[in-house]
Amino acid sequence: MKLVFSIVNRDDRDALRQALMDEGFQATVVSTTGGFLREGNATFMIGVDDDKVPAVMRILKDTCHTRTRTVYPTPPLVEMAPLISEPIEVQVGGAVVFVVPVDEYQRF
Ligand code: 2BA
Repeated sequence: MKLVFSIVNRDDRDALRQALMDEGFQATVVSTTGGFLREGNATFMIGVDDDKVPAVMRILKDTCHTRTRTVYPTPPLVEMAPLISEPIEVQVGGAVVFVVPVDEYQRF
């Protein structure tokens, strides 16, 4: 068994939740915040048998979209502000995925 952690854009959260349910996958959804952009995102925890991991990956790829965000870098010191001239663009997502082995799964 594996636990698939997937961090997705909050705008894809409801569609992903529905797509997983439609194909019979259970998920726990946690509201999280990206460390870089400090914006809200959503983290899905999906427990699945090993042979179902590709199906989960396919749903993630089909449902979660890449977005471009413009970031205005904050200088570490106020006096450095004139040195920071241009905003930068970063690509976010579609999904950041970690697949973790599960030693044991019990439901009581
Ligand atoms: P954030 O940390 O808010 O990062 C948003 C996007 O900003 C990232 O998109 C990446 O393109 C960019 N970025 C992150 N750190 C950067 C840096 N030091 N310099 C320049 N650009 C940077 P994604 O890679 O698609 O990540 C989306 C979200 O997934 C992240 O939001 C974070 O919440 C999570 N994530 C990504 N990699 C992770 C990791 N190795 N461990 C834990 N969470 C991760």
